[in-house]
Parts: sequence; C-alpha cells; structure tokens
Amino acid sequence: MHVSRKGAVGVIAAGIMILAAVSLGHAQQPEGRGGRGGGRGAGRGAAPPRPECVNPKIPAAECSVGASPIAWADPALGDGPFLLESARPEHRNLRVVVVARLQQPWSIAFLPDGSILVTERAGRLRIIRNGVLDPAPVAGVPEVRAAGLQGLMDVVLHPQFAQNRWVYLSYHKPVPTGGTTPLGQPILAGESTLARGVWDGTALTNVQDIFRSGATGTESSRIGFGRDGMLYMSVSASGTGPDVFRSADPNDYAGKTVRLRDDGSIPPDNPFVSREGYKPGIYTLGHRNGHSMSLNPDTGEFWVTEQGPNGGDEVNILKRGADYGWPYVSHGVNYMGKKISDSPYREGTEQPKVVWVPSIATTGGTFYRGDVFTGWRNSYFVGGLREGETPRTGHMQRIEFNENWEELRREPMLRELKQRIRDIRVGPDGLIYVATAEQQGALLRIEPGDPAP
Ligand SMILES: [Ca+2]
Repeated sequence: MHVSRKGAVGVIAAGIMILAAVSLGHAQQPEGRGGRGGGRGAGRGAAPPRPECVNPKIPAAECSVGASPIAWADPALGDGPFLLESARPEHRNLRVVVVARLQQPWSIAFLPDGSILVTERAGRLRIIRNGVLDPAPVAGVPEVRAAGLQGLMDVVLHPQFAQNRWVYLSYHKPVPTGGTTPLGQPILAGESTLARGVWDGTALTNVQDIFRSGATGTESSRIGFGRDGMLYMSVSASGTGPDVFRSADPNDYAGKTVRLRDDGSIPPDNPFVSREGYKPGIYTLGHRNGHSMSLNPDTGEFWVTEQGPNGGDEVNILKRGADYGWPYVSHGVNYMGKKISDSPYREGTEQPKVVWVPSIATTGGTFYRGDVFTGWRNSYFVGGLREGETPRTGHMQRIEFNENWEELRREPMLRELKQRIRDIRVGPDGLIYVATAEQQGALLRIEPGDPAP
C-alpha cells in the first residue's frame, strides 16, 4: 500500500494534536484526577492522584490525559472471597480470593517451592510463602527510579532455574540527566534495564545489570524466554508527546522488543545485528506501550499486548524483524478523539492479532494450559486498566480462540470488582493469579466456586 506525503503530514499533525491534547488535558486536570483514595470517600473527587500521575513531565498514558478526564477513584477492594460467574457453563461459578495486599503490584513469578514473588512498582520485590506475605521485602533489588510509569517491572525465572537459580528483573535504572533542580538536586531519568541475580532461598545475590538499553523516558517492560532459549524484553516508548516517534527510530531501543542471550549479550543472529543505524538487540520495531510477553504454548510465538491511546490497543504476534507501525499507523484515536492515522494499514507493517476500539488499556496477558479450567485452554487472558477512558471499568478479558487461533469470543471478567488489572499468570496449581494495578492493590487468585446447580 502506498503511503502518500499527505499521510505523513497527517501523522505529524496527529503527533502535534497528541502533544496539544496532553498540554491541554494537563492544564485542565482537576485535583485528584484518576485518583485512588483507598475507597472510603472515593468518588467524591477528593482522592489524591495516583503517585505515577503526580506532575510528570509528560503525563503518562494511563493517567487520563484526555479532553475531559473524570476523577472517580476505584472503590476499595473488599476482603472477599468474591463469588462471580463466568460464561462457560463448566466454569460458571468462580471464587476470587485475596491472596495478599500489595502496593501497585506489577508482576508475578512462582518459585518451585510454591512461594510467589511479586514486584511492586516502587522498587520492592515481595515474597508470599504458604499464603503469607513476608512483611520484609526481598533483599538485593537494585535501586529503581519509580516515577511516572517507571519503576520495578517484571520478574521472571530462568527456564533452568532449578539448576542455576537465576532471577531476571526489568526496571528503570536511575541515571543522571546532567540537569539540576532549582534547589540544586540532580535530575534523574530512568533507563530501561535488565538485571539478573541468584536466588539464595531468601534474597537475590550477585545482582548485575546485564543489559542497559540506554533509553530513558521509557514506559513499561516485560520479559520472557522463548523456545530458542533467548530472552525477549519489551522497551516501551512514551505514549504521548514527541517521544512517540522514537518507536520508529531504529537507533533507539524505545518502542522495540529486544532479543538477548540469557547473560544479556546480543546474539549474532539477531535480525539487525549488522545493519548500520540499527541497535543490534532489536527484534521488532514500532511498538507503543508493551505490557506482556506471553509465549503461546501451542505455537511458540510471543503474543504481546500494547496500549494504544483512547483506541487502538493491540495484541501483536512477534515476528522476527517486523515493524508494528506505531506511531504511523493505528486503528485507534488519540485522547482528544482524533484518529491517529488516515488508514490503519501501511505496506511493510504488521497488523495486530487483536485490536480494541475503544481501548481497555491492556496490561499483562497469559495463556492457560492448566488442568483446573480446561474449558479455557485455548483462551488468552489480558488485563485492562480502564475501558473507553471511563473510570471503574478495569477488568480482565478472556479471549477465546478456535484450534487455528482465530478469535471466537471475548468475555469481560472481574468487572464487578472495579479494579484496574496489571498482570495475570497461571500458577503451578492451575489457578489464575491476578495483580491489580491499584496503589492499595492486591494479588488475587481465581478458583472454581461451588458446583453449578
Ligand atoms: Ca500496531
């Protein structure tokens, strides 16, 4: 498909519109926008803003940057268990249990001894043993810059963890910008970084940064191991402002997925390893804010979620060397309502496998291959923070596919809880674990409820 010069001008105009929308939206923000007040008193507009939304240089895409944001905090999560229903009759009755209360939990990993590791965005790694959250964070986590949407992100075990006990963390490393505040304090930026440490049973030891992207001003990051033994990591670009164009710049890791060896080095067979002007770790380009790195257990492909603005959320299937189009093509609209691109198609760019208009603010995703919810074995589960720019609409979607991975149905789940959802993982017990995205957040577990009558 030919892309006209007019199209390119339109894209630049759209970029300026995004920027304008951001400035305008920010200027008009009432106190407590998007705030999360812990529930009591929530909804009266008095809740403080979420910490990641406090006066960022460019408001994060998750922070209601639209024309007329609504300040209506999510209600507090009760103690549970919550008895909910789902569509498929064999899994009609569900029980949702609060496993632990956590502050902005971000990712979940299961240790072979049954313990659960959970990252909190502020920079803490927590551990739940025998269903009890250790009040002391796990030692050994590097210093993290937690501001805007940055912080401690993913935690993943090496596929041969039983032998090498390696744990991987993706996080934003504080690095000086060279600037200082009016009070003379150094201004720090956060660089998307991959660290690896050794789990000694209670702490991370010998923690080292094994890949530094050099990219600051980035957003979320997930990591996952492929069937080829390589580690794949998303490095998100900022979703608004002039930084959106970094996703298309091959000499910048922002807005890309990278492919690394398990020691963080660059494999010699990467798609752009010897191409001038390209970062050698790049595996795919043209992403916005990537929020999952889920290996399809059937096909061995990575399915990755990507937040669009107010429309254009995507699930993409990673293909070596492919360009996923952001910010030049999107099915979506920006926060002021304008379409991102005249056409969502462009020669040489990959189309999403799943697209949402309006957005649900996609987050973590997972496939189900456990033995408990057998009716969900060809489903992909994806978290959502907010649907259609409206508060209290966070939920999880179960997207059901046929044996050819063609979409059959989308079932919104956990809507009744009115919590923003950050991550979803399947435990070794075959149950589904869900991290909410709230400041006063939680780790939830979805279990079968009482048998259907
Ligand atoms: Ca795309």
